[in-house]
Amino acid sequence: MNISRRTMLASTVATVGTLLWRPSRLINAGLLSSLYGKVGKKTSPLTPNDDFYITSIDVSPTLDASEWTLSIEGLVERPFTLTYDDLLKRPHTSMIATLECIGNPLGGEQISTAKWSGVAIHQLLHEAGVGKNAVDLVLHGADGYSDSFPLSRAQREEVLLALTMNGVPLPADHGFPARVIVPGLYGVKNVKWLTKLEVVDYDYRGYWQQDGWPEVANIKPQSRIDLPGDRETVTTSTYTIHGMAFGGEFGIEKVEISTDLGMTWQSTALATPLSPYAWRLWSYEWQIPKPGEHTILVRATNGQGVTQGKRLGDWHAVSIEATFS
Ligand SMILES: Nc1nc2c(c(=O)[nH]1)N[C@H]1C(S)=C(S)[C@@H](COP(=O)(O)O)O[C@H]1N2
Ligand SMILES: [Mo]
Repeated sequence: MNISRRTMLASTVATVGTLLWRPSRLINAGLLSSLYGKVGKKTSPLTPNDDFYITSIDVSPTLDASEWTLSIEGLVERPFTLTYDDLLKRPHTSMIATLECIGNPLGGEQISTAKWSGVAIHQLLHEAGVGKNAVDLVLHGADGYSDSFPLSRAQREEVLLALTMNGVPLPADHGFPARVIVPGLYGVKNVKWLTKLEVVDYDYRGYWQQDGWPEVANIKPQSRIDLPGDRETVTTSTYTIHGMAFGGEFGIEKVEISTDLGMTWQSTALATPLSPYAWRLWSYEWQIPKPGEHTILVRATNGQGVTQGKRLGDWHAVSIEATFS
């Protein structure tokens, strides 16, 4: 590498550093403090309910299970209504799945994983008898929120009307008494405090789509560095980097890190995910070449071979100061 290239790289490091430390895609100021100079912490494979992220348009409604009902209506031959007891008596299935907010910033915390159990939605649709011209299944929440996904998606085996989360009834903030869990689609489609499942013959616009968010909410491959935390000091010349990657229904096939701003990438060691719909933890034994400041980037590739991003700014970055001698 000649002198001019070195100088250029040095100024790139400075500029990129500034940009990366001031993420531009933040949705509120509270997130800034959580990403800037974040303290490192390993992701646990399952998120305890108390630590699970919450995104709601309003305060959580408190619903009384003994009065609550869920109706299946719209373009169906046999509309019906279920009570909480009816749902408890039905066969249940369970599944571990990661939920992520569509507005989760790079390296953000609006992503968590739980074991969900409840009733398969395709069974309810089968009993109701879906009409020929059905397009979307619309999910209505008691807080006035609604969203939809294509009926073909709703008929997939894994789409769940969840009643429990990590073995206990859904906490109020997470949708008690019942919510939808649809692996592979962003959290926005996983409607909480369900009151009505409605089959319609048109492309329904949900709460956030009316506000400009995309109608299709398929999860894109993404990844996060958990350890070291941003701006941490590392005092040893070897260091195990830890992180998380998520690829929705396609899973994660590869996670790579770069310590030279994306010129070269190294494959990390991948842990076995808890389910095909859960995030994947990874680690990397880093030999730090010299003391001083270093930036680590991470990128993930999903099971379909789609790699996250093309340039700086598409990848979560963490900068550290290495002080060993
Ligand atoms: N009824 C209702 N369902 C909802 C929402 C809401 O505000 N109301 N928010 C959605 C969004 S944007 C996300 S990311 C997930 C978050 O689920 P959680 O709060 O259990 O993490 O719920 C979705 N379901
Ligand atoms: Mo969200």
